[in-house]
Amino acid sequence: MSVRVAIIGAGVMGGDHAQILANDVPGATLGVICDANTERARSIGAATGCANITSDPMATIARADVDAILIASPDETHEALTIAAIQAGKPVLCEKPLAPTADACLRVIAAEVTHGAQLVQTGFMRRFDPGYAQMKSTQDSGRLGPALMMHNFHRNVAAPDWFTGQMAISNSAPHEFDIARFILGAEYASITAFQGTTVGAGEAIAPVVMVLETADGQLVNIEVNNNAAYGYDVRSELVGQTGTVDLGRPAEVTINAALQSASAYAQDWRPRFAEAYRLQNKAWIQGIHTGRLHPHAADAWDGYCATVTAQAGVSSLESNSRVKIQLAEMPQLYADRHDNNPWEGAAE
Ligand code: ISE
Repeated sequence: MSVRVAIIGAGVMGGDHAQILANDVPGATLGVICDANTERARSIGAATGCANITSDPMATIARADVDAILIASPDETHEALTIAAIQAGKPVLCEKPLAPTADACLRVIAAEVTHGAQLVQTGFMRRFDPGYAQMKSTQDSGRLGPALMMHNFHRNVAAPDWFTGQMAISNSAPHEFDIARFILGAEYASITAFQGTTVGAGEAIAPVVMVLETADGQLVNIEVNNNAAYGYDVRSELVGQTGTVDLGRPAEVTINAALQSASAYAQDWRPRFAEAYRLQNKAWIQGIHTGRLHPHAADAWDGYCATVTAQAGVSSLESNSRVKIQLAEMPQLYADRHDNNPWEGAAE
């Protein structure tokens, strides 16, 4: 039986998710595309063979011919739509962030706890990137000894002129907050954020650097440069007591010509993480078929942790001080999945 998915939000990410679901995910059917802009939804529908186009998200969630909801609408709509899907008993894949504030994430969690079973996956696709997955398995193998540090770089070509240093922390860095926490298997204790005063090539915002400490005493540093100009570039190195592991670049070629050796950078995150999105969406559908979230998937609790970290990071930047990261008590619903090392033994 195929899972009939409705996509809410037909922007850039909704369009990519529609292509993936229509072409690359066995066991799923793209049933409905919903967007306030029906023209935009219709053009994605035409490209993916989906004829049901609507602009009413709540009616979409309630439809009897829809089994699962993929939310790719603006961030501030995530909370209400995710809660509506939970109340309808339908699995949700919600693009990051789960919600823009920690309190809003906790309301989503409260709805899931009331429902009594996990329905929510948060779209932290990097967990499915083959490079990061290998970093994780190398770390888990014990080959590098206990992890000491993780260095991270996140560079975009150019940020829109409304982007701010705060957004580098709340919009870009949550990917690093989540993946470092996932790979280290540790919770954060504090964050300190700095912003340079020399602006990048786009002249919009200066780079931001964050240093996080985990409860186990590890250090995680993150550079976010949203105006790096040369390409979309994500780098990471995990440092253990007896070795390190570097995130490689995805499969690519090097062209040697005219006395030069060159390889290309992606323009943005979508080509760089295309495989991660594909594997994430497959895992989501697989989880619906098996009745359990995929072991690698970020759940609502992980979405909450990333938002708490982002909020603390923004407050560190604003107060020019180190800010403690404090999580609410984890509801029992999530405890099993988080205590039992959920990624162990997981299929790729
Ligand atoms: C954007 O919102 C994303 O989610 C991308 O994955 C990230 O690379 C970019 O920096 C963010 O602004």
